[in-house]
Amino acid sequence: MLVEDIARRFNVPGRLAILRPHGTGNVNDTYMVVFRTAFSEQRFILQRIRKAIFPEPEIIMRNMRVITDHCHRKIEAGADAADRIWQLPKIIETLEGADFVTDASGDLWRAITHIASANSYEKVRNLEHAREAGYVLGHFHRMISDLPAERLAYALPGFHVTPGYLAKMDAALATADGKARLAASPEAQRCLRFIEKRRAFCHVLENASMRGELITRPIHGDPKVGNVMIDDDTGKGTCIVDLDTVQPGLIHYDVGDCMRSGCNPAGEETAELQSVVFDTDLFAALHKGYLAMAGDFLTDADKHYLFDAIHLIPLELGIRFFADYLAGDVYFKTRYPGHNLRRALVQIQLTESIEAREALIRKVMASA
Ligand code: GN1
Ligand code: MG
Repeated sequence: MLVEDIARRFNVPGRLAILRPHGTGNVNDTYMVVFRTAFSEQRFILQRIRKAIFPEPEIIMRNMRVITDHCHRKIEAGADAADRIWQLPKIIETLEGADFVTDASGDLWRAITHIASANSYEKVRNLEHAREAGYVLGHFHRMISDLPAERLAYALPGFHVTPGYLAKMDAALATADGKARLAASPEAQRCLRFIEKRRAFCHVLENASMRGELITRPIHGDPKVGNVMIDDDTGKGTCIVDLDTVQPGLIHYDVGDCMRSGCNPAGEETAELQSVVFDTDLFAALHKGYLAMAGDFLTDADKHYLFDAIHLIPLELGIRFFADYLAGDVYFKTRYPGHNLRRALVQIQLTESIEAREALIRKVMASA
């Protein structure tokens, strides 16, 4: 089925005028679509969810329905008292009233509203941007803090369970192709040595969760700075997008992910490894923004594990990219050979920078 034909299955007035690839997702395919009538137009986002990544893509849409209905109610209820107009994309139904279309290959397609007059940026631009990224994530956590985790199903089993990614890396290393890729690259060997030294640390959050110190709650799953929409006019955050990974988890995964992306001004796609640092000024701004919204529902144990989360999530993403490199780039989309290895090296450099700044990061957290 042509993408255009899929776009026409959704309940949007007018005729299809424009359909073009949109954004920089590493996993799904995203298109911007414009439908026009004689007097107006409607823009929306069309996305293909890859069955290769999400074993049961329907679960994503059930979760998305639960989360968006819940948040839209909250946003409406708090609108008069809010310091800005908060938004969240809404599911656009098909002409038959369903939440998605399934194509012949089993991939799922969904349409969501476009958040207009706002943009997202892959790299953090300044202190205000970092603060807003934290504020938007905190607001999202606040909105979903009273939603029972049982209302959401696991769309991606094992997502952010770091020891599981170590197991994937080990499995890739046990194959002939994985061994050959490792042997061929000194950089890959350096990656592996770095990860090996931190193998025990990879269990820190899962152990705390198993001991009952950390609670499983609804989380976003992918709150990188590139998923935070910033109002073109005011520079304030308006919403968080990309709700595919919303499911039960530890909020630490989210905080760590927001920090690893929002405090690295070089961005995760940079080719200049030496420019990758965890900037503690950006961190202070992001942390402040997050706590302004989320501070009052974090427990002492939550706070106790925040540094570990900031340290772990970039390492975990490094392991994920590295394991995918060894496995032959089957998960993350790549644009050139060695792309996933390059991405892994960036996250490893970032992890090293966090380790070097541990005392300073802890000091900022203690004084907040
Ligand atoms: C993937 O596709 P995208 O860019 O939204 C990945 C995230 C990673 C991110 C790194 C489902 O997100 O976990 O943090 O790449 N999403 C999934 O850029 O694996
Ligand atoms: Mg995503």
